[in-house]
Amino acid sequence: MLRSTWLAEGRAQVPPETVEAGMWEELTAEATRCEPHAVVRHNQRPGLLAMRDGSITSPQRCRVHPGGKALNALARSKTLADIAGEATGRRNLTAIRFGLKYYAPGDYMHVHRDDGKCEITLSTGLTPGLAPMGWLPRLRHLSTREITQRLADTPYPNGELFPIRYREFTAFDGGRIPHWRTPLDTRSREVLLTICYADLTP
Ligand SMILES: O=C(O)CCC(=O)C(=O)O
Ligand SMILES: [Fe+2]
Repeated sequence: MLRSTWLAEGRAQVPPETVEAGMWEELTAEATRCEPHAVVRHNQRPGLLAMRDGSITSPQRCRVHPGGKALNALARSKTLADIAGEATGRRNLTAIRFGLKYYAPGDYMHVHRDDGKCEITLSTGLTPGLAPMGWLPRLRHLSTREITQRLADTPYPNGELFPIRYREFTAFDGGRIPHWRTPLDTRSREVLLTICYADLTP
């Protein structure tokens, strides 16, 4: 099931029982403790920039923190890596990038692609009010060059939406499918947790 929706749609829902209730509590408490130490990420360079790692970066504003013990334990857990492996059909996935993103009202993220090594990206809300993310799943197989040319002038393209759920991971092909977040229009801050897995086997 995970595998077929991954192939067909470029995303998959991680079964909610994969992460225990106690872990969500720990992650939420950790996110609150880390928040005062989060750093502002405000890239204002306009347009799309194709990076050496295969990612496409673009303007965004939020605050970020790499997390602590709980997030590290989760990112290294075999259960989550196995699910990522089942969806992608790769056996040995390693979490190469993970962290917390704090979105305040007005924070945003223009269309981009994650690190090219990322086989799969997992995202969840640690707060219940995250708006859906925009994406263009039909552009999954275009090259970096084609994407930068096509989307250079559209920070928020006319695409589709998919939910980032509260305390439930959604897996998506963030290294290939262009995605974005329009400016947060709630009054409260929201917290996102994201983990990217790469296949580092020879
Ligand atoms: O804000 C989100 O929902 C996803 C974050 C994201 O795409 C990223 O950090 O690369
Ligand atoms: Fe992303």
